[in-house]
Amino acid sequence: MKEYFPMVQKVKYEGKNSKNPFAFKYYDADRIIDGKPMKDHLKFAMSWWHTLCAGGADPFGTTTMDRTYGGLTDPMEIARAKVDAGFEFMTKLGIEYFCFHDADIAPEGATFAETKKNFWEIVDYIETKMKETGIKLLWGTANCFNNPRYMHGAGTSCNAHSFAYAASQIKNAIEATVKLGGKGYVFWGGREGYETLLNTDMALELDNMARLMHMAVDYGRSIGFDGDFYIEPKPKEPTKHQYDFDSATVLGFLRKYGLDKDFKLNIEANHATLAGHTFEHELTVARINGAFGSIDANSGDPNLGWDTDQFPTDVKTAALCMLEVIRAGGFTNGGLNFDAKVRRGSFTFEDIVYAYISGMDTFALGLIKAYEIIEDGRIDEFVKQRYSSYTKGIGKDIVDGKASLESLEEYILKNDNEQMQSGRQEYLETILNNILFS
Ligand code: XUL
Ligand code: CO
Repeated sequence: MKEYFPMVQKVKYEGKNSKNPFAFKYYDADRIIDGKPMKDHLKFAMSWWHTLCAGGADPFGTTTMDRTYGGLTDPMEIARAKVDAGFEFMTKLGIEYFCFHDADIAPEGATFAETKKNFWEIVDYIETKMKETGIKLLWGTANCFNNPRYMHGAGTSCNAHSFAYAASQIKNAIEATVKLGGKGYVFWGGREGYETLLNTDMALELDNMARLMHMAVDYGRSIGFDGDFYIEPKPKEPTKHQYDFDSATVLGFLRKYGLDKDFKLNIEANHATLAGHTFEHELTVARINGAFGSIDANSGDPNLGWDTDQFPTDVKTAALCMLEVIRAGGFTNGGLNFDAKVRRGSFTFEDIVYAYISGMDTFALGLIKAYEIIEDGRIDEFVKQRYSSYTKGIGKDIVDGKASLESLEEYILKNDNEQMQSGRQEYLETILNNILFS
């Protein structure tokens, strides 16, 4: 079989002193941390689209990366070559999961029937590769944003035909997810938003989006999908006002439409940044609402306001993210999908290998540091102490539901002697740095 990544065989853990660019410095897949191997804490997944399809095009220039897999021209041959390359890559890197959009894995045909035929042929081929390698599907999704028919949205389109087309794609993508044993199905609202209220019926659009999601849940459950549906919040890009702005907005939507039992959140790092939040903020909002599901790991650029989908290299962010994952009880159906792409100038296949090694090492170190933060205990203890006034006296009455405005006024009249404590932010930041850099 043709080798697409001949520059590397099995990428192994060699420890932090290794200078081998094709070795992990921190990711030691089988190392047990808190009773579980690192690979099960992290559940790394490869994104089909960025890894096997994206060619580095941007608004100012065409592709820089050859993704013809040795000069192939027939789209179905390219699709099969992508499967071979993808499974070779995941096997060599030790990545146990992948994620896909329908449009990533097979070419669109002249009719929907032809598209469907192409899709199922490649799904079957992927299934044989999964059986051969033991690699699993993390989640599937449908690309309902690229084709011009989705210019006004898919579930939120003003055009019922577009809605119906999206529903047909989603039906097949859910079926494929079930067939391939995926435990997640993602809705990222690519064009589910609007540009101007002058032409938009927001109420109908949101009701329709919920209708589409209910159809997906009903159909998925009817064919045996027992995993999680996810919404992946994102505030802007491509539309100016995305309906799934951030975790809090999405939770409101899910609850309004009675979808909160079936849906969780797939939190993407740079989507959080674009919403004006930190990654860990979005994860915390999901966790405390019982909606933490999965993660799209990447990073943005502090100087740019768009979705750069860079590989994550910031250990501090990774540590704070993994701290939230641990607090949420770890991944169940979800995992850590690298929704990240190499830069336009990093156009060789070798660059993809470096990028994943870097991202995986960043999160492995993040996981190690998250446990060090927990074991060190000073930060958790500080937070516990900070709220200790709610564990006794009037504070306990408040959390026990025994207080009222009258009883609290009565208390204040007798105890008008408040004593405030410092939040000690700088002290805590020093502890964090101390742990991260020791
Ligand atoms: C877009 C994005 C998507 C979703 C899946 O910003 O993150 O790739 O993850 O549709
Ligand atoms: Co994403």
